[in-house]
Amino acid sequence: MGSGPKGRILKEDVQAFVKGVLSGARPAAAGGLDILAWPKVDFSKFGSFESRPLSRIKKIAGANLARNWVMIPHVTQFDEVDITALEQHRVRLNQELEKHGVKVTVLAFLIKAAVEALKQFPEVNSSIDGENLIIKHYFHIGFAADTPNGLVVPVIRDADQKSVVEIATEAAALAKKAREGKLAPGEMQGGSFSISSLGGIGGTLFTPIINAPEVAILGVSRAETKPKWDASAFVPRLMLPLSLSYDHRVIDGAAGARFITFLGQTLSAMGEAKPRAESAPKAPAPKTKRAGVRTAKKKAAKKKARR
Ligand code: CAO
Repeated sequence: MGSGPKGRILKEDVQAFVKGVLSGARPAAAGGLDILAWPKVDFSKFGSFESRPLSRIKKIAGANLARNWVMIPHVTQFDEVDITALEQHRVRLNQELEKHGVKVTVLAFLIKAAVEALKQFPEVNSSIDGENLIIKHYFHIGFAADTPNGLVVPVIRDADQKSVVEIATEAAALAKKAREGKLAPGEMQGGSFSISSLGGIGGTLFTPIINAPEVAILGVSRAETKPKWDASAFVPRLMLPLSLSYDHRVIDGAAGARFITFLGQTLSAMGEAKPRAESAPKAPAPKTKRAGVRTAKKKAAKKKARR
């Protein structure tokens, strides 16, 4: 519709349209998003204010988030996971680890559970490339880190080959580097799935934005003790709220629900597993009875050989 009489398109309309396309405010292709120009407001009319420049990180992250929000058809699936046993296991583990200066938060267990779920549902560990789906055989998990300058997403590489303690140690080191603004570009690249944990801060559920070219992201909120019905009585259980945003071009609703259910069950079951010796940082192996027997046998064999 033009601005001339009876909606006729005038020369000025064409000029304004071309200017809009060139400035990026209007898409050139037919069928694109016909988005209104950003509102221009004289804020001084309404009160006093100050103008602060956006940080470099905010500008880069903002442009990426805006593209991902408009180009990816997001669906967010919510769930709540019983982590009562996992929390007891985590507290015990942290007591053992205190002397090593390592602290495990629920994030490390979530990364491990996500890897198991990604192995089970490979399409969630993928990217769209034109008409093909690239299914990755590696498990590099990014986690959103809040820094004074804005959001960054460091990546834990080959998380499938690392223990919970190794992941916790690496995540803490990367988060520290992120807050100090010392992350190298390579430490934020190559992720195949992301986790955004706001659990340490608060809030219930939220809808995280997918980190393209990944196809899904897991949001984690604050765990809360809730009364749960166990078929005969209400019992207090620690419940962790999860939100999975997925790209509906790649992941169907049923697959999204199956993925988050599997992930939750895996996470819950981690509290039931006995702490594995391999998950602790490398320390001298404790002397066990079996080890003692083996050493005694070896000594006897050496003595025999010398004779
Ligand atoms: N429920 C309850 N408590 C939780 C929790 C949860 N889901 N997750 C963490 N906590 C607790 C931790 O156990 C810890 O408690 P204690 O100090 O009592 O031991 C406390 O909260 C602080 O944890 P943390 O946030 O320092 O550690 P983390 O491993 O959970 O998270 C990191 C690390 C880097 C992810 C986090 O510091 C951070 O930056 N989060 C923000 C991410 C973000 O901005 N996301 C939004 C992206 S989209 O805009």
